Amino acid sequence: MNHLSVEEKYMQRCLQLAQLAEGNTYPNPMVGSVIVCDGKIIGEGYHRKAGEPHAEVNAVNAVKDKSLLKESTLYVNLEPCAHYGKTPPCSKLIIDSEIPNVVIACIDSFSEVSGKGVEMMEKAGVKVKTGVLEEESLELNRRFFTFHNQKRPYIILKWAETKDGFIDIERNESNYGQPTWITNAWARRAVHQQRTTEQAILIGTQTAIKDKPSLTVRDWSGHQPLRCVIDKQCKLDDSYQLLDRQHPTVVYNSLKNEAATKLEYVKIGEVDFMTQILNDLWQRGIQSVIVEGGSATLQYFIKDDLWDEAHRYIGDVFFEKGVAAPNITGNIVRNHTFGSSKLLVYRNNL
Ligand code: AOF
Ligand code: ZN
Repeated sequence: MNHLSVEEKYMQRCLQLAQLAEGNTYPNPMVGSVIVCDGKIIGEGYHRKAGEPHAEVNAVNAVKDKSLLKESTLYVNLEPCAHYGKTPPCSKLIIDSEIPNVVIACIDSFSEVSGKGVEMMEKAGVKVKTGVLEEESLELNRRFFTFHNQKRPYIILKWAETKDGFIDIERNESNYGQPTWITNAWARRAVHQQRTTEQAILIGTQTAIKDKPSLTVRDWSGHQPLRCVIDKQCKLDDSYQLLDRQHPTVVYNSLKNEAATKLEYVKIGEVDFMTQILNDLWQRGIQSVIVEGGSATLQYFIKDDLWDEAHRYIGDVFFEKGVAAPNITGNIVRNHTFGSSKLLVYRNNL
């Protein structure tokens, strides 16, 4: 982004401001706004937290001389809202403040707003331009947009593989639950950090049985994602740490459908069960899910092309035989090194 236009520069500032609230705005998107008069920023603000004022409100409030608003342009990376939600509509604030020009990066895909903000402002005579740094803005709030546009959470596949391409040793009951480390502690900490940024974490039955994971956030402080496990045949019982009721957990099951404290069995059928799970997560308002294996579960998502991002960790060990790592094709967008371990981040359809 070397040759930015003036409009793009202000929009880039909106994106910078928006990101100050990274991780704090759920279920709302990250939004920043700047108000420009005569080539100078006279006010800026961002949405800090759901329930608190929207970016535009904070930007308008930051302007000392309100009479300048009549000659200003407001920049914002999301269409100003048109609905009475937890806060009154930003489009109305813009109209009432007599701000004559508005520049937007992208239209809000939340059905209560979508297009209505622009319509409301244009009807009132505000000049509105959309599409400035649209791609960057869609990228920033990709979880929010995927959730509202596709009616499913943003899906991140994650696994760790050896240098020779195995995600696990062949297991038998004698070594169930025994960890076989592939990546180093540094990379594992990155996994825990990633967990705090997503709303749910899903694994399949075999992984639950063979790895006995707790799916909690350790080594990092932050939010605990909803733990989800596919257990169609009711193979898991209370002895599994995953079902310890310490954190909310959903078990996708074809036999049971009941809820207990922090533990819920959600009935799914055999046919198209992935779609049923994703739909259940969507109905819970879950905007992103990490699928942490195992091989069969990851393959289901890959086969149906139901993924947005894949995090492929590669450790510095060889297994020579075992469970083969999944194969994906996508664009590598990031590449991290954690000492002897590596992380490649892939994006689908990008
Ligand atoms: C804006 N500016 O800074 C944000 C917006 O419950 P509410 O009232 O906070 O509304 C939440 C919805 O408003 C959210 O789903 C999204 O569509 C929009 N977020 N809109 O004009 C902002 N954060
Ligand atoms: Zn708003």
